[in-house]
Order: sequence, then C-alpha cells, then structure tokens
Amino acid sequence: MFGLATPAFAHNVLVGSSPVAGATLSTGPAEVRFDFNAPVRQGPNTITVVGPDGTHWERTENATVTGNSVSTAIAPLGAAGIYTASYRIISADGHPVTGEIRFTLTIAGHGTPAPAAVAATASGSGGGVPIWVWIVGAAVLLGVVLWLALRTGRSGEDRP
Ligand SMILES: [Cu+2]
Repeated sequence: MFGLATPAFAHNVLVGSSPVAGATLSTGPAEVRFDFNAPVRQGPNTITVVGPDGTHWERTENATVTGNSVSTAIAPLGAAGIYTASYRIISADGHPVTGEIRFTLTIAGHGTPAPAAVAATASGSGGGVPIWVWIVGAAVLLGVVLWLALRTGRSGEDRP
C-alpha cells in the first residue's frame, strides 16, 4: 500500500549552495553548505574543498545533515584562485549522488591546507602497504641472504 501510494523517488537534485556556484569571494567561507530538493539520508555524506593547487581545506569530510542540506566547516583558505567544493550524499531513495560547485578566492588567505594524510583519505587514495614496510622487508631479506652466504663460505675455509 505504501509502495503504491508513493511516487517513485528520484535522486536528490541540488537546488542551492553556500557559497553559490561561481561566487567570487575576498575571504574564504567558514562552511560550505549544499541544499537539495529532498531530504538527505543519514550515512556517509561527505564534502571536500580542493584548492587551486590540489590541497584540501575541509576540516572534516564528514558532512552534517540538516533536513535537505549537508554542510561542513572549512579552514581559513590559502592561495587565491579557484576552489572546488564537492559532495557525495545519500539521496532520499538511498542511492549516492555526487556533484560539485566552484568559487573563486580573489585575495589569498593565511590558512594552511589539511595534512596530507587527511587529503589522501579524502581523495580515496589511502590504504595499501606503506613504502617503508617494503624497504624494511627488503633490508631484512638482504641481511638473511648475506648471513647465509658468509656462513656457508666460512664453513669450508676458516674453520680449523
Ligand atoms: Cu536512486
């Protein structure tokens, strides 16, 4: 009955944002907010803000859901230029929807970007084995090989 009476859900459509798409700002916004035509579901809703040099400026990529809107706090911005604010939200029908807006910062701020680790997680390139594990592994393997070589070399010549 509920299913028959309910019109088919469409994916959430972006109807507004703060800052607005294409805005020209002399100071960075304290937060970025995206407004949709339907409620956003609780879940893994994320917002990222990437600067002109690829640096990240969101304080946390976990967006706060308020009715039809999602928002997240933004650190003081750095270099002047074009910033891209992207969202990935859970639509009212449960499906993820992504999109982005851009705004231009005309006067450089004094902020510093998020640490690289945060940026890597936000862009989805995290995970995998750190390079130092491979280096340490290779060093240990080399040590074992050398030890075996010396041991077998000595057994015939040096021992009385
Ligand atoms: Cu859908």
